[in-house]
Amino acid sequence: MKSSGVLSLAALSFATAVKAATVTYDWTATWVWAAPDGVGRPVVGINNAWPCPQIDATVGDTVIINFTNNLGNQTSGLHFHGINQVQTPEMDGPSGVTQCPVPPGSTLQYKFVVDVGGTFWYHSHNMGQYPDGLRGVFLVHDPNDPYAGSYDEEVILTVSDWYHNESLTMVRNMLQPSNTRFAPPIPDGMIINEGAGLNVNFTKGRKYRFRMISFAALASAMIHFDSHDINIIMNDADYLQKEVKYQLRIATAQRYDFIIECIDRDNDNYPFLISLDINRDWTNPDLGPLQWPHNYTGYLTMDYNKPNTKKDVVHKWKPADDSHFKPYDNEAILGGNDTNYDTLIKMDFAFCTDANGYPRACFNNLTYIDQKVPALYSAATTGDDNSNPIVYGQINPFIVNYGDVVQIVVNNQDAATHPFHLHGHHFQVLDRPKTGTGDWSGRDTNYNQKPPRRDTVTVMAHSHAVLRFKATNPGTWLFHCHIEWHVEMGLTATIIEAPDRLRNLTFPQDHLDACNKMGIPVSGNAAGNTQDYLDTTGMVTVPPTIYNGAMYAGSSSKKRGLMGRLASGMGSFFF
Ligand SMILES: *[C@@H]1O[C@H](CO)[C@@H](O)[C@H](O)[C@H]1NC(C)=O
Ligand SMILES: *[C@@H]1O[C@H](CO)[C@@H](O)[C@H](O)[C@H]1NC(C)=O
Ligand SMILES: *[C@@H]1O[C@H](CO)[C@@H](O)[C@H](O)[C@H]1NC(C)=O
Ligand SMILES: *[C@@H]1O[C@H](CO)[C@@H](O)[C@H](O)[C@H]1NC(C)=O
Ligand SMILES: *[C@@H]1O[C@H](CO)[C@@H](O)[C@H](O)[C@H]1NC(C)=O
Ligand SMILES: *[C@@H]1O[C@H](CO)[C@@H](O)[C@H](O)[C@H]1NC(C)=O
Ligand SMILES: *[C@@H]1O[C@H](CO)[C@@H](O)[C@H](O)[C@H]1NC(C)=O
Ligand SMILES: *[C@@H]1O[C@H](CO)[C@@H](O)[C@H](O)[C@H]1NC(C)=O
Ligand SMILES: [Cu+2]
Repeated sequence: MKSSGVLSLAALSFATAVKAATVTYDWTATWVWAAPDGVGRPVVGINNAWPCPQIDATVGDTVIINFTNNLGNQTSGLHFHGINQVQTPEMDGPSGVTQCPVPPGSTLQYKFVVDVGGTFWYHSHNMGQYPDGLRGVFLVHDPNDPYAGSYDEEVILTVSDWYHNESLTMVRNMLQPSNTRFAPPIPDGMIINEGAGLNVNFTKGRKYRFRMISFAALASAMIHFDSHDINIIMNDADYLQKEVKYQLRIATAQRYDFIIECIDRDNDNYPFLISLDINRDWTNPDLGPLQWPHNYTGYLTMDYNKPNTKKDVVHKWKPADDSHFKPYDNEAILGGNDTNYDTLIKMDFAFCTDANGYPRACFNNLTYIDQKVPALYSAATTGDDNSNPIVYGQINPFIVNYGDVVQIVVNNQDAATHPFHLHGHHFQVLDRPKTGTGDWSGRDTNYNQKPPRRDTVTVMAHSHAVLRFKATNPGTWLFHCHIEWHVEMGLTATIIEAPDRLRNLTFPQDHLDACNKMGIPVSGNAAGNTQDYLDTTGMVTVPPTIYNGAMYAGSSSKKRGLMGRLASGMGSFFF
């Protein structure tokens, strides 16, 4: 619900010269019963409705979301995927990183400026909660859109895998020593536009800008349009030089904006096909037909008197290679050449087993473990020691200095593809070689000199990716696989960016109140030690064996207080 006291969006849309406005939303998270694929289940909605509402803003606007958690039995929070949060690192949203989980009955406000236009989304970044439904479309309209004259209408297309069980149950089943194959929950199906589907009213001579968003927890999706080219103009809210392609693969959390043109050839209704990609690696030539168990056919309907019966047939999925897309602005490789960068962060990803024999995912043999104090709160309160990774505990912290050109190398040592996402930046993709290439050689050669930028990149199986960004956005930014089940297995690292500029950061009172209500300390090192920041006593070094996800045990947890957290990790409470 948009408040009445602010400039309306209708007024904004033609006001390209008008100065920035404020758009305000008053949201309460509540449980809602929904059946997007015909099977009813409880989902996390907003203001007693699901699907969750769309955020609409214009470049330069301030977005305010008053967020109240009325779930009763779970904590919550919001993250705004792809928004860089320049100068507002405390508004990024991941629990245990830039804020505490918002307990039931609490309200906190998110307030930030949207500095670039494009297609974004928001979702809970709290303990595996977004696959239960707390996610939505976030559009930042751009008065200077270089493709403004190239389309007549906009079409929103969200795709997601879907589960009939609740996230908590599924993650509990996954995090068992018996799961020696590290198997994630497998989706029961796929939903398009949160169950509403998509049938486009297709009119001769008109051009349609699709804004395609993946809300998925695990599976990617393939898309192909019968008899129509896909004119790609943007990925992850970064403009591209137009690419004409026929198939796209959208990984978890990615976005593609593309134009489909209704040409004057006939008056047919054209099908398009979306296939859920639950394969470990779709480039494997041995995939049988059963590897595409969930398909959706939508229509570009030119004549409503004709039945929509045609099917779009795809014999082999061969999606466009997004690592070779060209950035619209032709921005050169950061550093100017292959070898010139300041900081190298190399992360070897493999599944691993913790001290108790539980399945985890590791970077450089270490799994991410929630600590007592959120990383940004530690960064703000540990003085000069905040540039020492020791103070943050086992959250895979990497310190980078202000202004550095940072090169991230991810070696994917697993036999599946994984989509990696960085908060706070859109990185350049210098290299993303094919499956089976193996680890990065250590030689900086043959990089793309005009690399595409995005915020989520698929890294191929037994292969690697080389990424760069410039560290001009002080904050504590997560780098993680966007498969939510892998986040819960610990496949996350934390970039501690420009710690010298975080030393005097302050937090809004409502954010601090959420921590206080949760019994979570807001200063000191990862263990909450405010005397000796380098004393690691009390830091969590083994993940809790009991997984409680976003579950909130209410007043009983308050009595247990710190003891509960010491034993089980932040945000997880014993009853
Ligand atoms: C959001 O919260 C702020 C601060 O409490 C308040 O001033 C404002 O009126 C609220 N907006 C809406 C739409 O509720
Ligand atoms: C969902 O729950 C049912 C019943 O407990 C179980 O059989 C099924 O395997 C679960 N599905 C997933 C994906 O965990
Ligand atoms: C489709 O578009 C045409 C032309 O704009 C319009 O006349 C018609 O009512 C629309 N049909 C639907 C179902 O929206
Ligand atoms: C889904 O579509 C793909 C690609 O056309 C096909 O190979 C697969 O058999 C289809 N799956 C089902 C269940 O029909
Ligand atoms: C890369 O750029 C740096 C800084 O401009 C320069 O010192 C270096 O020689 C260049 N290296 C190559 C291989 O061109
Ligand atoms: C991870 O552990 C394995 C086995 O203990 C060892 O061989 C490997 O060198 C370690 N890798 C790193 C990056 O520490
Ligand atoms: C932080 O505040 C202290 C005390 O006000 C001041 O001495 C210091 O220069 C500030 N540091 C930064 C990085 O702004
Ligand atoms: C919370 O309440 C919802 C709605 O009643 C229920 O479906 C869900 O299982 C509960 N979750 C937990 C963790 O207690
Ligand atoms: Cu993953």
